[in-house]
Amino acid sequence: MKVYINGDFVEQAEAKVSVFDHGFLYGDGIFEGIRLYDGNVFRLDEHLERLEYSAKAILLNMPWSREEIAEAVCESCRQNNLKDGYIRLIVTRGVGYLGLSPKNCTQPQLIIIADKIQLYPPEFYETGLKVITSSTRRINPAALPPMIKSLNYLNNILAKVDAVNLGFQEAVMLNDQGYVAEATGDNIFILHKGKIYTPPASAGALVGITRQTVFECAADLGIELLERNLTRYDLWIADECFMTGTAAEVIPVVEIDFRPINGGKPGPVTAQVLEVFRSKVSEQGQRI
Ligand code: PXG
Repeated sequence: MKVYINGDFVEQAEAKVSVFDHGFLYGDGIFEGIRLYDGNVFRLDEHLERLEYSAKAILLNMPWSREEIAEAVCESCRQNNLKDGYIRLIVTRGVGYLGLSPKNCTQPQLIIIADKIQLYPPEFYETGLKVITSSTRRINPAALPPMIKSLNYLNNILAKVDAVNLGFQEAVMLNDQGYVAEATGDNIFILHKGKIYTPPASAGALVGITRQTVFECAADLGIELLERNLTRYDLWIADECFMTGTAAEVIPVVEIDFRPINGGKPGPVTAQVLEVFRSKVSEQGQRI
């Protein structure tokens, strides 16, 4: 596999960054996870826009244009003969000195890994996920806005570890007010009395590209979709629940905190959303 590092394609074994890169030292950087479906990069422009917003929010001046990054993404897929896969785009603050201040980091690093990904085994798309609310709260937006897709994922990792150690596949994270924010690497939706609900970004949810696509899927299906603060109770009594993310796509949730959802089976509306989502990913995207 060839990895893109600052304009060069290097073999995986040679794909290295300095230990003085502040991305490594402090998690000072941002990333995107993008999907390639049948030779088409899904929602590339939206991903690159979010990357630009993340960069702006952390005062990281990216010296590359959106077109240059888009071309590097496509070339990464071509170099690796990839038709379906996952593209991990990382921008670090770059090499500096010890010490938090990024002022000595003059050269941000752009790294692109184009590879395969499987977040959940295929059977979970048939049987659904069992999830639990984590005691680890989602980071307060006043501390670090969760809209920034930063290299600081420890908050989410701690929640994921809690869930996995307890024998669950995924954790639901609440914000510090006790409202549902999102899962550790996915957004969350519920169906209640024929309407779909998802937490707003202000509740601590990343503005997921898949989440945005699900808004379109719901509109196509004629189902009302509302952004609303949700409590654990709202999840427990939901008619259906599903999670969304670039890697997970749309995945049903069949149990939350030991309460079965839809009798412990993936729901029909979730299946419809997934079907429309799959038609969108196969019809849309930028040819590499
Ligand atoms: N919330 C969080 C905290 C995420 O990290 C999402 C929601 C869903 O957003 P998208 O734009 O993907 O619909 C994410 C996405 C990885 C990886 O490399 C991480 C994500 C997606 C794909 C791969 O670990 N996070």
